[in-house]
Amino acid sequence: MAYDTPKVPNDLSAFWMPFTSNRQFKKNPRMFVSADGMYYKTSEGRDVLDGTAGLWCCNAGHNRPLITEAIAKQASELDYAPAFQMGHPKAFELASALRDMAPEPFEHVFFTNSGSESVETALKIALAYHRVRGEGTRTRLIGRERGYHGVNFGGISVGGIVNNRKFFGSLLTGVDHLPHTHLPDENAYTRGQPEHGAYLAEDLERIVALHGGENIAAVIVEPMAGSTGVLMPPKGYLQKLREICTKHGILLIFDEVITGFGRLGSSFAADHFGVMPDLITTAKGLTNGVIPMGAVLATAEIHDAFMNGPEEAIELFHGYTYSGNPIASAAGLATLQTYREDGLFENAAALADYWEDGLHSLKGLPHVIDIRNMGLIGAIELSPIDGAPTKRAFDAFLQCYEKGLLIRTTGDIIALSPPLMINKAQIDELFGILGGVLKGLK
Ligand code: PXG
Ligand code: PLP
Repeated sequence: MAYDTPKVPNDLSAFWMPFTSNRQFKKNPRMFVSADGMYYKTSEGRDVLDGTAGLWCCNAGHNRPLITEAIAKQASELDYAPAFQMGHPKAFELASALRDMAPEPFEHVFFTNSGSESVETALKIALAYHRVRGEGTRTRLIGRERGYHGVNFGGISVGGIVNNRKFFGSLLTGVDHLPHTHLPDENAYTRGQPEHGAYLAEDLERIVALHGGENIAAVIVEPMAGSTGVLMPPKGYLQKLREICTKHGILLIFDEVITGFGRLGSSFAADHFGVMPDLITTAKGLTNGVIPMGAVLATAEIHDAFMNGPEEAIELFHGYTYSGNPIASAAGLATLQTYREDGLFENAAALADYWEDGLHSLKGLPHVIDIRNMGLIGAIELSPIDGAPTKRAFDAFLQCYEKGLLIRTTGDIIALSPPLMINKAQIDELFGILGGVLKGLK
């Protein structure tokens, strides 16, 4: 039976919304009903400039014809195929396309359905890799304070955002954390990578000395920490982490769920920083956020370690019902084609300086205590209201929304990450609205 979905539902109670103040939202809901290019449209018919690419995922902008047409065509051709012991052409095509755009050592792709699942998959591959090579003592996992690696148990265990962990019991055992890299006293208002803090990577030597390097499987970090409020890696920091991992036989995992697919102006942060991890987790921009999909990129060395034993044996006991789903694969292929044809990573790189200047022009406005940026990412840190942390930034979010701009806040930090199709006029519009709101912020 066909029916029209009402533009504004009249009952909001059933949907328990994720990472949302449900009661506050349902009193005064904010609804998007359509989107095109750089703009959303609200249920009241207002245009809202997308300053966040959805949730860091719509890197190509909205309603892109190649992607929407590919999805429709695939749905009518092959809607679903079993993911285990069966294949369909588009998943193989997408894996090859990802291999071709990834840095050289990454030759194999394991499909998931989200960033959280990519993280679980990468952690499990790292543990199993050591075990199949006879180094089964390597069971410990090292994350970082303030790290975000999704919301599943492995991810919150290695993650370092307190509220995402503290309600959920004892989590994975055998996990330790590096210190975060936020040094506001030394690095405030840095453009790009900060000067100070490479030494923080040396804390890994302390962790190795404590646990024994031969007991550590992997270190996982975001090359640029997004969700915690945009923390840049200090100059030399990632290189040092890589060095220490290599020295002790520890795998290095870059969680590129946000930094992948052009956000920094390169395909991946690994290219941007010139540091190669052993595994890369991705999601979000892989399908432009249109259909859920994630992928873990693995080097030949890691993949090949599993390809021993009898040929009829399953090499890795892991996978999802929707790994490499046909419609998601079609969306992924069309997304990569859109990035290529529209030169979107190049646009992000070309506009990075203009973006940086616009962002840093907000220095000096009330309550602003730090501004940082890289590629098409920006963050503005506000001083919290005494006794009401997060309120000031959330007020800015609500006011921006009323004035036609979508921003994202975490704590008292405003994070910006527009679609990579943005132009100079839209950058001006974005900082114009945001600057106006900040000027009047209580
Ligand atoms: N790793 C990283 C580095 C992420 O940023 C995930 C894993 C989890 O992905 P999924 O697809 O399971 O959500 C993420 C997701 C924000 C925000 O506002 C960030 C994320 C998700 C939602 C909001 O900063 N990052
Ligand atoms: N729970 C049950 C009972 C299942 O049968 C399955 C998959 O078959 C799952 C969870 C996992 O679902 P997915 O493969 O979509 O992650």
